[in-house]
Amino acid sequence: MSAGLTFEVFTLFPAAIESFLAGGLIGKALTQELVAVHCTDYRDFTHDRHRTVDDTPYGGGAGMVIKIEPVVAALEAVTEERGPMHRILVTPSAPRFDQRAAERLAKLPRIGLLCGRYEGIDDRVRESYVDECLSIGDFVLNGGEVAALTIIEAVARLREGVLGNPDSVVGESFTLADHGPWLEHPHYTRPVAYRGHEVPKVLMSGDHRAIGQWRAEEACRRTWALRPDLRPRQSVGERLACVAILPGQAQDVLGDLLRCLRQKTDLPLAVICKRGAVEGAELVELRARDLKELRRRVRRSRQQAPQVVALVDGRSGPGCVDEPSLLLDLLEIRAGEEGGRPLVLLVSLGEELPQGVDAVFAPLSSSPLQEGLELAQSAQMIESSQPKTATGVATLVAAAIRRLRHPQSP
Ligand code: 6GU
Repeated sequence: MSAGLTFEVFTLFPAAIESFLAGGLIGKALTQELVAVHCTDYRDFTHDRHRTVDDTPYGGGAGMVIKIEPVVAALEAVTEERGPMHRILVTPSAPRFDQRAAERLAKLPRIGLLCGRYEGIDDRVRESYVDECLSIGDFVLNGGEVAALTIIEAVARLREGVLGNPDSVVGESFTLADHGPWLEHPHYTRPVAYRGHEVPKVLMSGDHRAIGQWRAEEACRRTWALRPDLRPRQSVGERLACVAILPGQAQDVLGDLLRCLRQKTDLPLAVICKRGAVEGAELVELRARDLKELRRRVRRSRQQAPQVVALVDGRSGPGCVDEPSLLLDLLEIRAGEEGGRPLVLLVSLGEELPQGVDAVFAPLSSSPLQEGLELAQSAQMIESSQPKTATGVATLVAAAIRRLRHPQSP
């Protein structure tokens, strides 16, 4: 019986590949013939007494380059013997291999992985004999073998039957959910308390809805906190949704702020506000206690007005939204959905800068804490200056929106 997925690894160190793969679940999958891995040594395709695979680089410089002849001869011999394959050159000078790539490759029947050593393989191999190039990260290894093993393991475990429990793949870090890759929620097992370190209580509640909700929130919180680069960051489209988080008292200046914003941007503005009338704004009375409700209201108002500025009571009072990152996530517009992601502007700094805020604007009246500002600066804020007036805030907001819409312009 032929395996569902075959890797052909081209390397100077076949033993390193084979010995690693013999263990663990991949080893088991090899035995069960769910996956096959063949290794081919470039050296077997040399014709001189010393079995020479490398030579000095044209143009000079340090190091050696793997010659094109043994590489192409190996590729052709394997293709002849076992059939064509999707050819991948593993090299640090390439697009990054990630879970999305793993999912794509897991659909193929035969994958060739070409490993280099030394300074790499004669570039004519990349130019004319492979289908794509992949790197496993922004660092340099001595050769492509560890990278090839990384790719084999990440791809093979996605194939049916390779993992003992197929549910293990669901909900993992980087598995593509609706709106992108997320880090995984935390896991705990017995004992419930270890040297005073306790397991979150909700996990013992038996309330599966609450547990699911908690896990989703933790996954989202972690992603925002630890990997801001994974935040969905498609460019802000013409239909921009903009979320500003204002403290209760700042609502006094909303009217001014909106008037100024109208003069400075072409955004049709709608306002989602916890309470209180804001002159000149389309107002949605909102109790922010229920974030799902908030999301629905934002979505609905997005359909009516192309752009939405949601002004949400940020900090104080009942029903306040004290987790802007969560709020943002819950408001998240799915990747590809028209309009891009909402822009979160924090118009007041509390003691702590919330994750997931794109722009910070200091409060109009009270002065922000110094640490807050420092945080804002270190978190690649678009803006962290302290405008004194509504016009000042509006100018900053308008500039931030412009920059997000046209990231290329200065
Ligand atoms: Cl694919 N090869 C080597 N030699 N170094 C790397 C790599 C590959 N990916 C990251 N570093």
